Amino acid sequence: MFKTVKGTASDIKDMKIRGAGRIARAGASAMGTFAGNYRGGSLTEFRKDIDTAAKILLDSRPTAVSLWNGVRASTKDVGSASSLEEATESVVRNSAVFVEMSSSAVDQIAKIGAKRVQSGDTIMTHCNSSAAVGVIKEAHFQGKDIKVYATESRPWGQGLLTVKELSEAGIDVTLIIDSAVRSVMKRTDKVFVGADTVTSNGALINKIGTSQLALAADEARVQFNACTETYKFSPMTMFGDMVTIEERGHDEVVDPARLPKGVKIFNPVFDSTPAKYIDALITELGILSPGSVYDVMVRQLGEDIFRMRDDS
Ligand code: RI2
Repeated sequence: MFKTVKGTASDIKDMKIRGAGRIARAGASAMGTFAGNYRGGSLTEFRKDIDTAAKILLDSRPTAVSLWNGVRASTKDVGSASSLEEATESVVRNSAVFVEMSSSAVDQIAKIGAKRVQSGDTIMTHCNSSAAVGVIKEAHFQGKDIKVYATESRPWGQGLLTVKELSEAGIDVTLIIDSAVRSVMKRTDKVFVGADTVTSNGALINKIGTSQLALAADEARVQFNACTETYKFSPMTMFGDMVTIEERGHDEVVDPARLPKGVKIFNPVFDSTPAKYIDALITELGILSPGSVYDVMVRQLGEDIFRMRDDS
């Protein structure tokens, strides 16, 4: 029964499926497939089984709230369903709606963000964010003359995906190592990065090293933009929950056999950038200040959000 869900969770954990938006869409799709294929007995059994499926997916990567929001959006009507058929159909429908909304949000961010790019700009980006890369590609497609510095983004090296995508689009892109960020920032006009999670006080949780780009941008008076769909805003952080910073395998950093016995490895793969270092959140709703995250979440989730406070 949980084969598809476990397969998707494994692909997300192993980063075969990666990127906060993609893992959210994969999670929602897996929930829709689970419900569409459900041949269980009763509504009560389905509610228990769909919760099990959700937990399997949510345990795969703890930091990106997008996965939690994608799974939650898919199952939001199960509790109020009055029959098994109504419950399963609601998951199939809601997961498809989330996937469509999430994909169109990336396109909307590209259109809005590209307006903040001027011809002649030199841009820096970090990791491989479909939202940030979308802004850069849209600016290029609009005929703006831009150059891009993409960081390698160790240890996983997502920057290699970014330079491949941008060069294939015909964009002038240069790969730099992560420790070159502050030096190269001197010749940079704007930074565009993605987001895994945005907390209720406007902090950006993104690939490790993002906060260093923000610090260097602040020092160099370079505009720092986070490109993020609003379903990456985290309601749980409103009520004090901390975002879990995922730590991944030591062998992603270096072959442990190359290290003297007793040397430890610490591999956190996300970091937090305080709101004060962020000039703009580029979202599908428009250009937001980090200070507006709370209001956007309350407006989007309504009274539901305060039920989360009572559940958390
Ligand atoms: P999009 C990625 O994490 C990066 O941190 C990236 O900035 C973020 O997800 C958002 O990506 P990982 O999956 O949703 O590479 O913009 O660990 O594609």
